Amino acid sequence: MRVQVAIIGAGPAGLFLAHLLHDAGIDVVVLEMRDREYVEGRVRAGVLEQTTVELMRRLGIGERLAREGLVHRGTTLCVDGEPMHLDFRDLTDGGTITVYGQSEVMKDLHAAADRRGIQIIYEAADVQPSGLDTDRPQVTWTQAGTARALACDFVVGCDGFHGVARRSIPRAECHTFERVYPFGWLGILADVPPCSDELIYANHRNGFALASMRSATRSRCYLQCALEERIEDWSDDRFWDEFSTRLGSTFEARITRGASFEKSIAPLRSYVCETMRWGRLFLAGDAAHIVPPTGAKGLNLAVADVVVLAAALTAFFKEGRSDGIDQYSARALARVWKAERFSWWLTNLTHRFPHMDDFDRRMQQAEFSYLRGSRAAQVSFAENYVGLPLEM
Ligand code: FAS
Ligand code: PHB
Repeated sequence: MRVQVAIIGAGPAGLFLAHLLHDAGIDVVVLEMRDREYVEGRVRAGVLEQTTVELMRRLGIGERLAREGLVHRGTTLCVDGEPMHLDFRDLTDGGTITVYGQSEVMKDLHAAADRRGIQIIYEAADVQPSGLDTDRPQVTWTQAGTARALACDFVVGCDGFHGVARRSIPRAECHTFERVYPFGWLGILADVPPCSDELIYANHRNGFALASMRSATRSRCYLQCALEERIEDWSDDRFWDEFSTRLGSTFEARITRGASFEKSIAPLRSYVCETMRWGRLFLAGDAAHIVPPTGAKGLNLAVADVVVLAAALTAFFKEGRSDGIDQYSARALARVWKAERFSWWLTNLTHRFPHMDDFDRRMQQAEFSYLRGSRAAQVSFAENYVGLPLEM
C-alpha cells in the first residue's frame, strides 16, 4: 500500500488534517489504535475558538455545530465569591467562543470522513513509523494479528502525548520543556441545567472551580483536587457541596444538583517539544505540546497546527515548494508558546498552589485587581481566550 501522507491518530489533529488534505486532493490514510466508539466517546474539550468554528464551516462539517453549539460572548472570573464579567464582544471587536463538546466534533469529523471515503484504519496495533530520515518513509502495524505496511512520502504524528511518533525523534534532535502542576482537575458530567449561561472560572481558598456545560440541559463541572485524590472519595453530594462553596453566594442558588454519569481526574501539565518536524515526520497537536485545560486551548492549538501543516504540504505536492514544510515547526511553535503562556498564566491566577505563601497570594490578588480595573488587561485576556489570529 502507498499513500502521500500517513497520519497516526484519529483525534482532532489527525482528522482535521485528513479532511484538509483530502480537500486539497492529497491522498491520506489515518491509522488509529483504538476503535471508533472510544475515539468519539472520549470526554475532553468543550470550548472552540472562532478559528476552529470557521474551519469546520469551511470544510462543510459545521451544520450541526451551527445548530447545537452555544455561542458565548463572555465569561466570568470569580474571586472568593466576587464575580467579574469579561465581555469578549466589547473587548475584542466582536469575538466569541462556542461551547460544543469534543466528542461531538469527533462524531462530525468521522461521519464526514465516511461520506468522503477518507480511509481510517481503526484498531491498528503496534504502529511504528520508520525510514523518517530517508526519502522512503513507511509505517507498519498489525491488524488482527496480520502485519501490514504503508509506504508514504510523509508521516504526521497526531497520536497525542503518549503516542509513538514523538518517541521516533532522536533525543538529541528535540528539546523539551515541561511544567507539571501539583494538582489535578476532578471533572463530572451531569444532566442538570448549567448554573450560568456562560462559563465561570472561580478562585477560592479551597481551590479552583469551573462551571461549564455541554448543552442547556447538561453541565460539565470541574474542581481543583490533589493528585493523590481518588474518585471513590468524591460522592456526588461532596462534589456539589464543594462546587457550591467555591462558586460562592452569587451562584449558589442557581446550582441544580444531580447524579453524575461521568467522573474523572485529569493531571495538569505544560509541555512543549521543540521540534515539530524531523526528516519526513511532522508532529501536530498533543503529540508535540500539552497545555493545562484552564485556557481551553488544547484542541484549538491542534487545529491551528494542522491548518499551517496542510497549507505547507499542499504547496509541496501541488507546487513543489518546500518553504512551507521547512518553516512549519517554527511557525507552529510561535503560536504554541503564546498559548502555553496564556494557559500557564491563567492557571497561576485561578488555582491555589500547595506551597503558596502570603506574597504569592498578594500577587494573585494584585493581578485580579489590575484585571478588574484595566481595560488593557481585559483586552489581553479576551483576545487570548477567544483565540489569537492564525499567522500563515
Ligand atoms: P488526542 O490525544 O485527542 O488524539 C490522539 C489519537 O491518537 C487518539 O485517538 C489515540 O487513540 C491515538 N493514538 C495514540 N497512540 C497511538 C498509536 N501508537 N498508534 C495509533 N494511534 C494512536 N482543549 C480545548 O481546546 N478546550 C478545552 O476545553 C479542553 N478541555 C480539556 C479537558 C480535559 C479534561 C483534557 C484532558 C483535555 C482538554 N483539552 C481541551 C485538550 C484536548 O482537547 C486535547 O488538546 C486534544 O484532544 C488534542 O487532540 P490530538 O492532538 O488530536 O490528540
Ligand atoms: C470544558 O467544558 O470541558 C472546559 C471548558 C473550559 C476549559 C476547560 C474545559 O477551560
